[in-house]
Amino acid sequence: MYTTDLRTKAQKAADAKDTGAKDEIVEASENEARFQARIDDEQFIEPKDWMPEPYRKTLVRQISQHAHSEIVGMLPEGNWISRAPSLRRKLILLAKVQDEAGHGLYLYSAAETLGVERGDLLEQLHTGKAKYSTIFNYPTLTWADIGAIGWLVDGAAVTNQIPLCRCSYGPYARAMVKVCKEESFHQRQGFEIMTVMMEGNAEQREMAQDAMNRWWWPSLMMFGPPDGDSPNSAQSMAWKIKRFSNDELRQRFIDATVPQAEAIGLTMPDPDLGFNEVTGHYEIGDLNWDEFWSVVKGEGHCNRDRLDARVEAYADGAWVREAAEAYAEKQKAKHAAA
Ligand code: BYC
Repeated sequence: MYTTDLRTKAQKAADAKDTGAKDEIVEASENEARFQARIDDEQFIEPKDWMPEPYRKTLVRQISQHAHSEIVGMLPEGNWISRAPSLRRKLILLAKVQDEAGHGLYLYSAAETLGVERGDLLEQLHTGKAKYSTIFNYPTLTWADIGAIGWLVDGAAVTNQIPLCRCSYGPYARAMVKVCKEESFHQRQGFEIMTVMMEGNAEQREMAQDAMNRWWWPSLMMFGPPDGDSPNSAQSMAWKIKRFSNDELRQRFIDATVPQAEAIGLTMPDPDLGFNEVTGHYEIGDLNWDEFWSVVKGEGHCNRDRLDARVEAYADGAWVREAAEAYAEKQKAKHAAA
């Protein structure tokens, strides 16, 4: 056969490989451009859609941390179920803690749509590799803490999570709709506990104020580090996983909560707090970010206890997982036989 191509066989193979690699790069950048265009157009990204690997990893990181926070978050309140001051309070608290378990389950399911195994995520939690919200490493010392958690912690959570209902990843956004409805109910029940305590005797008012003093600052830290120290925010906002920055959401929470505290007679535990007439926002004193990072690192009051409790609960639940697997196998065999 006549040819003008004078390259050797090896050269031809190397050139073809080169062209193949270039084609792959072009295809990846086209995929990426199409993906970003869909995000910019406010479309949801669904599990089977093409997505860049860093987007998938960011979602697995955030959704799994969120799931861990929900189930670790059951512990400080669960501690008070048997000590709630009345049957009505016990029922409400029991239902609230069960809601948090449900949130954890939706979130682990949402993470699994990204191709990770729930068992692996739990392993990361149990071995201390995974993060969960710093707030749950503080102790619940009195019944008023249950009011403060509902009002402040669930209040901060719902402020952060309402924009997540519009997050670009469909399964996470849809899970957040139900979670937010329940969290806003939790916030109101917490505020009602605080209101009742502030209408009580001097000792009850003191307990409520003490809980406010201890939970206010850690609740503000739930929103994450200041924008300048938040390495993930810029990219997460470009992907519309986050819609607002950490500081924007923190400010929104402060502006909503200070008037609520004042309405029931609580004193804000911040001598530098003031209302800026020009901006229309409250300004607060300095947050202790050293404390925040030390709790993130596992050095908070309750980090060790929380992890031990989760590991123990997981081990205690082994028989339930085994029974569920045995049942699933039986069902599979039954269907195969049919
Ligand atoms: N605690 O770049 P940044 C609930 C980490 S539970 C620990 O700003 P990002 C409830 C952060 O992970 C609701 N770590 O990160 C349950 C990152 O480290 P890595 C919990 C924190 O992701 C029971 C590093 O600091 N809510 O409602 O852009 C009872 C730098 O931060 C924290 C959620 O999980 C923290 N507070 O923004 C009652 C909401 N803050 O991962 C109530 C979903 C930051 O790079 N999550 N870090 O190693 C989010 O919205 C975002 O992940 C955050 C942080 C705003 C929290």
